[in-house]
Amino acid sequence: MNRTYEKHYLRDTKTLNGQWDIYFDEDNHGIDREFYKNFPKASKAIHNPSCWNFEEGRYEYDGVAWLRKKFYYSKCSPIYLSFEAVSGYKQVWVDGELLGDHYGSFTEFSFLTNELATGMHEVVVRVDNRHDETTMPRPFVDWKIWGGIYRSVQYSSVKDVIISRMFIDVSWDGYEPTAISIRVRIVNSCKHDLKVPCSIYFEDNEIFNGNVNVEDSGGDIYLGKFDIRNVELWSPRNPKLYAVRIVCGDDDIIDKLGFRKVEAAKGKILLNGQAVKMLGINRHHTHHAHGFAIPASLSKRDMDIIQNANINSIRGSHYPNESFFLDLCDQRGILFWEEIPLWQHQAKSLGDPVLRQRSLNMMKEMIERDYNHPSIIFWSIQNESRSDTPEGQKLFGELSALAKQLDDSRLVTMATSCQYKDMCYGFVDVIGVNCYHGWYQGNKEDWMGELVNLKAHLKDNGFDDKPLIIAEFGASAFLGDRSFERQRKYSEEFQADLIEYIIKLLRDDDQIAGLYVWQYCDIRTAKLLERPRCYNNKGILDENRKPKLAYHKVREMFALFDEQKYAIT
Ligand code: ADA
Repeated sequence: MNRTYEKHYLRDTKTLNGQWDIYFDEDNHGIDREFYKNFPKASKAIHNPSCWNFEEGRYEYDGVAWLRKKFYYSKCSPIYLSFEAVSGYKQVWVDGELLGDHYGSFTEFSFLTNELATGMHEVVVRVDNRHDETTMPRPFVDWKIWGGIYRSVQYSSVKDVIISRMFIDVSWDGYEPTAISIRVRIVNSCKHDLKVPCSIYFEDNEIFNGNVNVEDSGGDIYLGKFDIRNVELWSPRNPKLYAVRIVCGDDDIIDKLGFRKVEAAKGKILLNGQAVKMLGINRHHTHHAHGFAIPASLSKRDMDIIQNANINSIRGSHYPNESFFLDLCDQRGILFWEEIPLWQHQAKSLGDPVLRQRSLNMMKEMIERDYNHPSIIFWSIQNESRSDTPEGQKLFGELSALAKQLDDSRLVTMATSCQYKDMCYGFVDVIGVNCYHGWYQGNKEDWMGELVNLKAHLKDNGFDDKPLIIAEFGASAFLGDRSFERQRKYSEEFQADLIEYIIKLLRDDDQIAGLYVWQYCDIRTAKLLERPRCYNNKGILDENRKPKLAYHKVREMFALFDEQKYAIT
């Protein structure tokens, strides 16, 4: 996997990145014709990780495709095959045997095979990237839905067990960490119960050594609670990380941990007991020439550009980001908002059992994958879906309960656009509102009235103790379109003026816990929306990461934030 640090010292892993074969199954007859056994001869080469939309003539292809890679296995054992992210609904075969399936485009999935002999093998993946109102995302969204195997694929040889996850919980005495409790998820390749030696290292010091009993079906094992003293707290100013390494049998796994406590109180967000204001940006993890397959160097560059603008928080709109980017957030002290792609889903689909199950699974996969990232402080349950309907209320209640049940150390939030009719404020710890006065409707001056009304509405309904965040605001501009007529939409001046006005208002308002500019850079979007250039042009940089006037304005405005004044009262 693509990470900022080595995830395993012992695991014997090879990537399956590189050249694959691809066949676009426009008539969807591959299952009937058993493509998983007889891969079509008319296939073409593709270099993964990548998005197939960049193949000649496939820019708008949202259908079924088959992908294959042959590989030589030099050992003789089962393998653990992992895909970091593949679009839509996938089925996976090795040597013609179905291993299983997975739904969801942004989280990792893995399979354990039977014993593979030394020699050539082939993995075949059927990717179904069709969308309807029960998929996440739905077909009509404001970003380009790319298709393909766009994050890393790898396999590891398995002797007995694989540690697929570790979950670390911190115990606190006030704001002092006192202990860590560790749970691991084990995949057992033997068909019987096992006793395996296990050790745990905290920053290279062994803190546990013993045997653990693993059931034939594997599963979660609680390893114990271990005292931790005199550690530094993680924060944007001091993003101190500690390595935890677990060895079980022949396998090991490493995670980087940061000690920090996140709370919501008196309308503010507290980090280690101090009120912190989110000076944020919305960022899509996408690039006009790479789709979702963003090279690591570009993610790192984005992070440099973001931090240079005095931004302390990123909203990963609107889907789980890749682990590498989250590692960067951990290292750099960026506070991250992570969410599942429930984007403008309507009441009927929110009430649909298929969408319900998909969203619950995705929430679970996102939380379990990212459990130990200190940078993540919010789990978001939705964006601009119908949270003003009974269907929305039921599903968002369930999603929030699931998030809290899986992880009670973070805050649950959402971004609503029906702020005066929303029926879900009771489920979230932090209220996020998207609002576009001055762009889609009215003038920038309307923001003042909006804030008064919003606060009054929350107070009247008993939610004024919850932190309020403006999760989106912004305007479009074309890079290079400079103008003396500052009021002309799409000019750089118009965008910069609007953003400056709104930031000033929100930045200096103590009752606003955070603000997220929409958005980091221009992104390609769905043709259905008929936006100019087929891009969402509200980036404060263009798609090539060239700054518009608004970028410099954000940098200047955020630099003037007075942290001292923003204390809890
Ligand atoms: C919405 C949505 C964003 C984007 C934005 C816009 O609020 O959440 O994804 O589409 O509007 O640019 O209009």
